[in-house]
Amino acid sequence: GGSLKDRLSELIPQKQEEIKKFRSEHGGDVVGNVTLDQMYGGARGIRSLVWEGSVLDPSEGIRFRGYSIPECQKLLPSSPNGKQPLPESLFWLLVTGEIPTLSQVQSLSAEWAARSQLPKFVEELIDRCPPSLHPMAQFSLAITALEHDSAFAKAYEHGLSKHDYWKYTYEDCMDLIAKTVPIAGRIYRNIYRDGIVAPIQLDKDHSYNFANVLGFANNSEFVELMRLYLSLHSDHEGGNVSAHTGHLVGSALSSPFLSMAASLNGLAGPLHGLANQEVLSFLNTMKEEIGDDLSDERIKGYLWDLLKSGRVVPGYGHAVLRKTDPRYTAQREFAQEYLPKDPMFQLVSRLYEVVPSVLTEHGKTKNPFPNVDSHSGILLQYYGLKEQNFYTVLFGVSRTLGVASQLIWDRALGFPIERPKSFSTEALKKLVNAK
Ligand code: NMX
Ligand code: MLT
Repeated sequence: GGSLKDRLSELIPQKQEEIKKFRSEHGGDVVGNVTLDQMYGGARGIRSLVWEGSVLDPSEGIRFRGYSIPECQKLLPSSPNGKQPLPESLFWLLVTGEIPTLSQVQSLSAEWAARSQLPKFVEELIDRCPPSLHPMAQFSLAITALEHDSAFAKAYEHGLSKHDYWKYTYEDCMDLIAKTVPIAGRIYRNIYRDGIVAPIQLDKDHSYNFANVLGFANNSEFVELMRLYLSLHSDHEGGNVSAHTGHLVGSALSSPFLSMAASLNGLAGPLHGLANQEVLSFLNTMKEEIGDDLSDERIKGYLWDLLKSGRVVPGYGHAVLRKTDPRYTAQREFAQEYLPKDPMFQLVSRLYEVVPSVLTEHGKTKNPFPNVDSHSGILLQYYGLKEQNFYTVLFGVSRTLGVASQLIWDRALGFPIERPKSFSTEALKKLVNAK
């Protein structure tokens, strides 16, 4: 058969063999060392994780299984009536390292649509959340509740062989991805609209269904935007908070549902995924304050006030990147094509001209250039998805693809429970003095 699971069954023994050989030849090689500053400094740059789906280069940005974003846009199958890659195709690539055929991609669309049914109690759980509970908290709550039907947890309880971990993890991951769509739709429709969620259409792709549950599928440009959005935000190597958290929690053999819920809780922080919400608030406040005067002086004045008040410019800076995020560039190109005259796009473009010089002069941030979150909000605004508190949920629906693909490999490769060594400051002082 040609299913993703069949292909994985072929690839897994090959990869296991490859890694076994690699480790037997190089297991003792030193790949880095650790300084005290790195320990106190958020583990920045410490080489300590294996992540198969993507690798981040500080200047060039992300490559998914070796392919840059423009290469993915060119090579990955798109919808017959669109040109952005289908996120299904990106998932196939993340999992297998191979560019899928359109029919393989369509089989994933059909499978995700077919798996999208939510347990009644999960729907009720979402419905009972007060609209004042942040959408990300509702999202993670609902994903946690999917644990109820975890194939992995059930099989484990009945005694599961290590060799079969990945198969049940795979099943849970496919259910997880499928169910993010109606969950996100329900949260959105409950908080901001009439509470009525369009049913999943079994013959449509993931992004169409996502646009549809939100209530925007009548606009084909928005559906294309979702295809781009869900592809771009999926994976950013293993060390970012959401990816690392999913991987860490999964290493305890918590199911993909519990792992992804934890991942989402990390994504919901303002220095991580919540920055896309923060950017919108920042843009709106700035517009209120400076009005139509988009001169360098006026914008700079506003930025300096913000920096002097001890706050960050959201959407700028990055822990690894040292150049403009190619995910920003891909969204900018989308805007140039579909909404070149939009005033909010023009504001974002103006900031791109001014912020890097201000942050450079400020002299703190190691990267004065924009990241992915700096651009996404204004695209959504343009199409009428104006409720910025919801934006990180879109990020989470996408990030599920990256976290899930690695969880499958984590279990296929038999990765152990993660447990780095920590020290107290007192113990570190002894360690350093003993040298
Ligand atoms: N505005 C103002 N100051 C900044 C910014 C910024 N955009 N970025 C970094 N700095 C400061 C940072 O707070 C730190 O200050 P201090 O020494 O007082 O602690 C200093 O510059 C050095 O930080 P870096 O080493 O450049 O950045 P780090 O790796 O620690 O953090 C971010 C990376 C992304 C958390 C940081 O750049 C930031 O807070 N950016 C704004 C929030 C944001 O856009 N986050 C989204 C990232 C992408 N995502 O989706 O996750
Ligand atoms: C991400 O996509 O996870 C963010 O850019 C943060 C990161 O990579 O550190």
